[in-house]
Amino acid sequence: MTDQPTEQTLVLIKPDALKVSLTGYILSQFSEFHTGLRFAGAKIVHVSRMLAEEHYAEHKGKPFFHSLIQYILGAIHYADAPHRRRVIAIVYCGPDAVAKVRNIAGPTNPHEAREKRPGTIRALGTVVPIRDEKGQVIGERLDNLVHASANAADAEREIKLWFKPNDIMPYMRAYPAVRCTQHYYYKDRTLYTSYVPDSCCIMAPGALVWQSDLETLEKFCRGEPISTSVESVVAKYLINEEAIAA
Ligand code: 3AN
Repeated sequence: MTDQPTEQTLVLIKPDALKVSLTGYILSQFSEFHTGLRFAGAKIVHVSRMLAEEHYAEHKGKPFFHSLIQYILGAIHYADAPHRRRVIAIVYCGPDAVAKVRNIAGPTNPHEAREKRPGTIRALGTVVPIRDEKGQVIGERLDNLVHASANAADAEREIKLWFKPNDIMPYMRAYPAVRCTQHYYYKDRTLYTSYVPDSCCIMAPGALVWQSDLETLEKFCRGEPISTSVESVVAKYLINEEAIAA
């Protein structure tokens, strides 16, 4: 008997939600009882800057980007407690997973959520002014408790960014995975195909990897153009690695 994967979506329970102990409430809102969706994968992640910047790559250059990165790193809500900085990353699976989760999460802006969709998770969030060095307000940060993939394409990109194939049970893997045939190592923003001291082995022969990730690295090593960054492949292999977490 197999549970064939249908649609999948990524949820992040962000540092503000953890700080005020909303985890149980959020998990309950997304539970199979309410949504018909099932867990395909889950992990506790000490978010690296690399992972944060890849996750929010589309917002790079916007006035709120720096503050958004600080927020997802946990640096805002756990300023004096780096060891508590974490998010919970969850893959949910089932019919209309993206829309169901977005519906329960509510509008991006907590003010809008409170006005238009009270009862949604983000209606419990806050909006915080962002100031420059002179104290002038230059924008706002939306501390909206949860991330939820916006559409199926974003879900695929985000799930592959946060999860390795083996983080998801075989019957619930939605995207093609293949065996790697060579070594890849990473150190100081450089990729190597043989070991260099203090590098981290991200892929080894026989390891199961996302097919699209392997294609990206193979192209990159051949000097061909790639449509994404090497870091979008590497970041998940450095999750909870001490050197990066520091
Ligand atoms: P959503 O999280 O609802 O998919 P996105 O993907 O547009 O929304 O934005 C990702 C995150 O970036 C949001 N959760 C929010 O924290 C932040 N963000 C987006 N737009 C703004 C904005 N105009 N001002 C401040 N922060 C924003």
